[in-house]
Amino acid sequence: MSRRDTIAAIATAPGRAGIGVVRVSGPDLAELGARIVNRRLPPRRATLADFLGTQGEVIDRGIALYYPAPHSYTGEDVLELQGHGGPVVLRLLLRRCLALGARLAEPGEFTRRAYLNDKLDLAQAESVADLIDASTARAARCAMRSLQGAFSERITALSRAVIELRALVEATLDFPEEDIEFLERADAEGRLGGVREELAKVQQASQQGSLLREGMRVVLAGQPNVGKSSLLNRLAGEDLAIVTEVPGTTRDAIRQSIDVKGVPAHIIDTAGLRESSDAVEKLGIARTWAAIERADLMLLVIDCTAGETAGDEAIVAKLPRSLPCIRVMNKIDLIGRAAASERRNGATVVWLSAKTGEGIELLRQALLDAVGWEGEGGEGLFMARERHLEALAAAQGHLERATQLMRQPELFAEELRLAQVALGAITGEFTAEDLLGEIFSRFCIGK
Ligand SMILES: Nc1nc2c(ncn2[C@@H]2O[C@H](COP(=O)(O)OP(=O)(O)OP(=O)(O)O)[C@@H](O)[C@H]2O)c(=O)[nH]1
Ligand SMILES: [Mg+2]
Repeated sequence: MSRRDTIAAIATAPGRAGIGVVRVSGPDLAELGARIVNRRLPPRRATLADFLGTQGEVIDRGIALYYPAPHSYTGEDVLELQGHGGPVVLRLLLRRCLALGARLAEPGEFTRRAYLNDKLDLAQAESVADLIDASTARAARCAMRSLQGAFSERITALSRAVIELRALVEATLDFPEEDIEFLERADAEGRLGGVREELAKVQQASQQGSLLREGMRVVLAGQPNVGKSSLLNRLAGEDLAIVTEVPGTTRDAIRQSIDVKGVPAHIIDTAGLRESSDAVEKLGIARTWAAIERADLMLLVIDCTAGETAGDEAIVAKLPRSLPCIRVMNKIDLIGRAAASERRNGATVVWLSAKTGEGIELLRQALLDAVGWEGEGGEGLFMARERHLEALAAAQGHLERATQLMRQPELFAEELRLAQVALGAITGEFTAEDLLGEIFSRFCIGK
């Protein structure tokens, strides 16, 4: 491992808080620490000390923690200075570290070093960011499991099974006359089937988990005055959007992230869709269509006292074909109908009242069903990223081809090798430098 330079950053969120932490990592911090607190710091022991500036002035009084390598987050020497959580104090402290030879850390650089020093594999490193970004308790639990290595373990076990199979096949390559028979005897086909089955399970758990990570983008659309904003407020449990009896109330798209039984949903309330001559409303309507383009799911809200009209049909006709759409028949309180969720011509229709809240639970369930959420307690899921899903799909593709190439051991072995490479990319066994840059650049500074 090459010797790296020393990096420093404010590790706590900007703003005022009870405490704030400046974190430093590098090859040799005993000296740097001693300069700041004017004494040698004992390893891993909280030490109350004055933090001194360049002229010996006291910047702050706080706790210094020194973690000598390799027993630290990054695997290098790490120094944590816990001071008062004021932006000015922390910046002075950071500047002092820079003056002593550290440079400002890039986003995710501490975790990147942890990865490079084998403290974490790549999937674990990514879950650090996912844990910080988690928007529901379930998402956080899921990220934590990945951080503890649950996802990596499953991937590594799969990879190991592929390697064993590969070794088996490659052993036969030197004896072409006997190879096929040999593989048959060793039940290569059965083993491969087992690996594919396990991979399919991991894929399923990852696809579900990626929903926890990304959340679903849901757009509320429909004609003016049908109750879209009322529905947003009801789902969010607070008065976010203005509701009036005047058609055309909402003009700008209003966004809110909510928690649907543990799955994050990013809801967008939009301007009602109609022909309008009002310049502002027209712009709002254009935004509605733009939001629809990017959505995973649309709720077409309909006023059930009027029923589905030609205007609704016109909206549906303009929707992208692939966009799942739930019809929400709103205002059932006005017609005295009971809340219900039903299937009509392959589409889900939910009868509810945004005003009374009746039927909202049915809508929540319909949202989850529409994005394929299987519930399952969410505990066995992996909070996979797009790149993990792609790698899993690539591995599955290679294993499938391998199945067809059973009688050509060389090609068979090659497909197994490619499957192994795809799996290895998840944990970072085979990973290009630019991918690392891309992954860690999305972290916050100080992590
Ligand atoms: N009785 C009853 N009234 C409702 C219900 N939902 C909404 N309303 C009323 O319908 C009117 C329009 O509601 P909004 O939520 O502003 O409708 P919108 O679809 O956002 O309207 P625009 O923003 O103008 O497109 C308001 O007077 C609401 O109080 C409901 O479930 N029952
Ligand atoms: Mg509205």
